[in-house]
Amino acid sequence: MFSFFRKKSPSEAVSTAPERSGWLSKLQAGLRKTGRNFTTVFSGTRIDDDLYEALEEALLMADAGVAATTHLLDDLKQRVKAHKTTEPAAVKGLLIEAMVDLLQPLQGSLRIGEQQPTVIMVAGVNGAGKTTSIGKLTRHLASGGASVLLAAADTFRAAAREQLGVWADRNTVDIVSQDGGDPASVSFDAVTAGKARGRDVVLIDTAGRLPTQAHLMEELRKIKRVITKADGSAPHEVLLVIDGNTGQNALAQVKAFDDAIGLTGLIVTKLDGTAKGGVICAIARERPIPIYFIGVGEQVDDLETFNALEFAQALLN
Ligand SMILES: Nc1nc2c(ncn2[C@@H]2O[C@H](COP(=O)(O)OP(=O)(O)OP(=O)(O)O)[C@@H](O)[C@H]2O)c(=O)[nH]1
Ligand SMILES: [Mg+2]
Repeated sequence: MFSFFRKKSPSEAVSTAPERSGWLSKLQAGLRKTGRNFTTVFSGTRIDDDLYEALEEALLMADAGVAATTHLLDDLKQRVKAHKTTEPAAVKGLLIEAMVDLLQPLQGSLRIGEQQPTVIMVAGVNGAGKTTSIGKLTRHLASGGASVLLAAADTFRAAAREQLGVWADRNTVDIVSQDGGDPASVSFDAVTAGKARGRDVVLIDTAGRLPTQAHLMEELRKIKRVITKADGSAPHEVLLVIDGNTGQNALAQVKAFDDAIGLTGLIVTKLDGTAKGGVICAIARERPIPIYFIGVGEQVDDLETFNALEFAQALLN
């Protein structure tokens, strides 16, 4: 079975360490504003109602939502009691622990290699970062030794096909597209071609759409059905790409797309920007679908696996 870094030798794995810290610093820079709010909360001298109120406000401001905020506060109070903590600064460490426990179930990884091809369908609202994430993912998969075929099932705009084509060239992989074709038939062709050519992975890019656009959500369901016609076990992964900047709306997107097409994983993009980050806690509490990757930039290497501890530290420090 392929995993992300399967073909790397131990020495190569060591050499990726600086890359990983580079990625963390981008994540930290993106989440810095949120981190400053938390630093203020813990700068007082006493653990009292004021501290918990300020913390509640900071969590809500960070887009954690009411359910996750309530959960984290309750959990934190128990930890403070159990540890007999009296220093506000130490409470922060306990909050990190509580957040890690909340986020841990979201750590999951894409499973490649159990089926050939592994068919991955990618959906999301307009501009969330689907095509860019597919480009980055192609690079990661290819560098792990997997052969990839791309499907340009965003037939809505000619430019979308070209954009995916640029990523295909950059990664020297094949792309299946049609002039003015319909997205379901492009997907069918791509899965069929992936089988015939013995590819490890078929990645299907779809057009952006809002969950409120009923006909477009129906189109997405149709794409999924037609993929299953081409391969009875496919799609093996149904990914939603969400823009980390969209705050609480990201949770609404997760729920709506999951209800429509049954998601297996998430990619959260643009965490290098002005994202507040807390919505990931809301997702963990209200619709815990694993986050396979996070995007921290526009370059091909700006995609990383999600780690609960790293994320909680980046958010709160
Ligand atoms: N800073 C930053 N920008 C990103 C990231 N991911 C994507 N982008 C940018 O976001 C913009 C939209 O990305 P696309 O990949 O075209 O988004 P899409 O979801 O395919 O868009 P549509 O197909 O039009 O719905 C582009 O300018 C990307 O470079 C990220 O992780 N960080
Ligand atoms: Mg796109």
